[in-house]
Amino acid sequence: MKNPQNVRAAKIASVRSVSEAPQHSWPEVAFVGRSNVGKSSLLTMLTGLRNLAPVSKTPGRTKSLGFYALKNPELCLVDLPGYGWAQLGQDMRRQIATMISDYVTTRSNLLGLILLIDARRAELTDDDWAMVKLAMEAERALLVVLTKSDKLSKNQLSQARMAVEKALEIPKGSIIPVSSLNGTGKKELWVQITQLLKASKEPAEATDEAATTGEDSAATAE
Ligand SMILES: Nc1nc2c(ncn2[C@@H]2O[C@H](COP(=O)(O)OP(=O)(O)OP(=O)(O)O)[C@@H](O)[C@H]2O)c(=O)[nH]1
Ligand SMILES: [Mg+2]
Repeated sequence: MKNPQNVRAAKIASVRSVSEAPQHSWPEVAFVGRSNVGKSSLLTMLTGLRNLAPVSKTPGRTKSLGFYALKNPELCLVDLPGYGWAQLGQDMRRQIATMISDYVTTRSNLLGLILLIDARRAELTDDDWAMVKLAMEAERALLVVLTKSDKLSKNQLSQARMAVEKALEIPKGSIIPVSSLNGTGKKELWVQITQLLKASKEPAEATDEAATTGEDSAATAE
């Protein structure tokens, strides 16, 4: 792994299988969801950097596991390939499904997953439900966000939020609307990621830790 002490946010690896993933003890938070839902964009938006994780208008842009180290908080964000894009071809889709499932089930320092749902669809596809099941079976924490919230009115967004919360049977207000275009949800998502980080530490350590919104996490890239 590239020396994390000198890194505020930088890509440290891009691999096609979990066995090639960087060996380190930093906690990881990974982005999962359909192809084109906005995973790479959201990861980049959270770091405050431009063009960190490659983004494309065409689905199927990310085909490997991308590891991005942040210094404050000490954390690795992981950009996973998307699922559900039929035109990728059967072999590649199978390879991607294996990559995701191996990563979610075996990665020991994986702290939690961020599941992205397009706010305009406001429903989970079969692949999304399979992802939720996989996360539950692997006992992974799951945060859910509604992406591309800039495309909806306030009213539409609130309906979308309620619909997904109802489908997932999770408390009202637990889903965070985000927009990588205008930064909506950045602070709220960082609060939840920080809570995950705290919960993973020893209680004594957790109380000493100052809360962070992640604003300082990535002012510059190496
Ligand atoms: N309007 C709007 N467009 C967005 C937002 N987030 C992503 N996009 C656009 O959606 C497209 C896909 O974004 P990506 O971040 O590449 O999506 P992805 O989930 O990483 O896609 P794969 O790597 O193919 O799985 C790009 O054209 C982005 O510019 C958002 O918040 N608002
Ligand atoms: Mg991507």
